[in-house]
Amino acid sequence: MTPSDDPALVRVLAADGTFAPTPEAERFLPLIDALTDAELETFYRDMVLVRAFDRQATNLQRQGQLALWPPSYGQEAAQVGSVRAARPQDHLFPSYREHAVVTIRGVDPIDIIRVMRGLTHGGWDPTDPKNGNAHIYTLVLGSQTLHATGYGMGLVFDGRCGSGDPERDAAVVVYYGDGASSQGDVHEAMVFANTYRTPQVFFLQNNQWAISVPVATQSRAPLHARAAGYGMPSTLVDGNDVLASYAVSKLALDEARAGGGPQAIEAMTYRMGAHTTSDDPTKYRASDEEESWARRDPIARMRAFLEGRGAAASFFSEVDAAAAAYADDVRVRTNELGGLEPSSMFAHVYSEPHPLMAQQSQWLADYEASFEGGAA
Ligand SMILES: Cc1ncc(C[n+]2csc(CCOP(=O)(O)OP(=O)(O)O)c2C)c(N)n1
Ligand SMILES: [Mg+2]
Repeated sequence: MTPSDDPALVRVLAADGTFAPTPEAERFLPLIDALTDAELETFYRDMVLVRAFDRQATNLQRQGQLALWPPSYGQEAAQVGSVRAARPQDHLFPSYREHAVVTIRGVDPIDIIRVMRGLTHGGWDPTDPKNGNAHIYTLVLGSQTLHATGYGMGLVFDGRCGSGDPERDAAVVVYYGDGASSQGDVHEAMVFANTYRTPQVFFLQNNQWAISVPVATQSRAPLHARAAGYGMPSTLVDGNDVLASYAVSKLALDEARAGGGPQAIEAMTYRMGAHTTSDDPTKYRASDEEESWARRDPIARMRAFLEGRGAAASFFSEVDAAAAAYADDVRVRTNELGGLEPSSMFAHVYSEPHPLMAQQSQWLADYEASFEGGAA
């Protein structure tokens, strides 16, 4: 069975942008009917902007400005729909390619660039209000699911869910991948989340690949089916349909905030780019697979939907211009970033002074001094 013929699938927009809800989507339609034209246009704009940023960052890596870049190309709808469903007081725990998620919450894209340039081990301060409770990127697969569950347990202990106050009750969303779903941390996080009934959404972006390992190798069963074993409901959604992603996330988050406990969402999507700029996907996947997913492009789908509703051509050209300006601004600011003093590499290895670090730091200083005044 392919994702598109699974009867459990929630999808609202067909790949050509026509409004064609699946039977499982019916119960979500009131949430979609409630969206204004401005909100629908915002979803589209969000996706176009993050794609422009992502392409710019990929190019910057190729130009030697970044050490690495993990592209979000193709996963825009899954990310935009879910993050637009969150309320300001919710907390979001990304993995490492959730560029739409964190920037929509307010993180400056240059702060992601700084991580991938090797200038910082953190990137941004999740407690700074301007970052919208977007937590930092986590490259250790699955560890963020434990962080999120821990945060969710804190919300339970503090009475910050199920109190009936919609402004105070909060939820957490954690993003992870199909490969990470095999990591022990994810299972521990799900056990604790269900035991403590954390207000939490486990948002799995199944982009079909874990570097070169296809999802079929990760699991004999559909990944969303695992949720039942922990005692939580789950929803399978077309992750290339921003409306469906929004609606399933909104309902799950509203229920979690209201005290309904954790839920799982599996968003079927596709990593249209490389795993990272260190990867060459032509070595392990076929071009016909890539082409079949290109026909389900999330941005083209939403554009066709908006055009069908009569959106003006000027709207699309304005969004394109805004995206180009957004990406240009990132490029200009990246080129101004500079680097780090090499000696700073010793500063954050241990919290206390350490004799080995002192010795290595001295070695580097002596080595650099040996070039001063001309080589012997
Ligand atoms: C604990 C751990 N094991 C292995 C790795 C190496 N690694 C980095 S990304 C990756 C694949 C992740 O695939 P998936 O969870 O599907 O996320 P995607 O990259 O597809 O978004 C692996 C194995 C790691 N970063 N952390
Ligand atoms: Mg994956």
